[in-house]
Amino acid sequence: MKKVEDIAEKIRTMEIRGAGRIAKAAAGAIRDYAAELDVVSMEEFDTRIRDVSDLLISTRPTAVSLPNAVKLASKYSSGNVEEARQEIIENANRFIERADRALEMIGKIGARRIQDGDVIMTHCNSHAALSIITTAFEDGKDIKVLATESRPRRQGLLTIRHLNDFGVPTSLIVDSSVRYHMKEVDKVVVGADAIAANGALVNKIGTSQLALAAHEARKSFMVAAETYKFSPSTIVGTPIEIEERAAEEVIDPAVLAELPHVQVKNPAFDFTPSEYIDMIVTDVGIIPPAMAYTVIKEHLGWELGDL
Ligand code: RUB
Repeated sequence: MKKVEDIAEKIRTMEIRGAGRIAKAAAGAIRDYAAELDVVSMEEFDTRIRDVSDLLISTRPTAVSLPNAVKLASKYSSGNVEEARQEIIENANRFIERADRALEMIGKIGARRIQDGDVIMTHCNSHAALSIITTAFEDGKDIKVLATESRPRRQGLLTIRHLNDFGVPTSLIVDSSVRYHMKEVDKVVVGADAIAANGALVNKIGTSQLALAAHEARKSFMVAAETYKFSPSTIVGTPIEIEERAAEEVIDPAVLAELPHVQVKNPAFDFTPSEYIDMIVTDVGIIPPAMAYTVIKEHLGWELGDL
């Protein structure tokens, strides 16, 4: 249990972050827990796996990759402890391999839509979006990137480091300058924490203002999203919760304490409506947002949404 609690804490404190990484870490945690679980009765096995699944799912509310990964990894049909344990180990490994392959496929497919000379704007730190950008660069395309800082956690610094390591010419920009810079941009490429059944995107706060500015300037807005980032729960009516994070990410608590009439609002994600999205690059191909329901039905199964 200690190892799972450590992973849960790392996800909660964002030492492990980004929807894809969170999903893989959770699947790996369930696998390792099941592998070492020392119980004799099936009832106890069921309870312990359910408790651990609930613990992991509770760590961050928005990235749907987390409950999807946990539910796919922790599935078993056998009524025998040893067989059920083996099923979980295999399901978790399959999920992790699927996630790695998906990143590679998204890179290959998305890179075909990047042209020589393109200037690409990206937001936050998305491994799926970066897979497209670095694949296009490695294919020999002459591209430049504008990467937002992504306040308050400044995940943009991870992005510029990653791009720098590949040698991609990159400019760091502040979040409030996205509309100012949009005239230089050819394409916006961002990742996803969740995609709803209606094709709306949930991603790092500020994503919707990139989409709005791109729409106004008639620039293409691409989302890079593995199929496991689509949300089955939205089909059965559950809204995607936007995580509200602590005030101290934005302001020194000592300063805030001196301001009794001030509160901080710090939502970590926002919604981008489907009409601002030109395409979603997934591991099973490029789709329009209107096809989100089909992806959920064919690649996840909407029963994952817990009626
Ligand atoms: C990260 C974020 C990323 C998506 C996609 O938010 O919004 O754009 O998770 O990332 P946080 P990836 O830092 O709060 O987790 O493509 O790597 O899954």
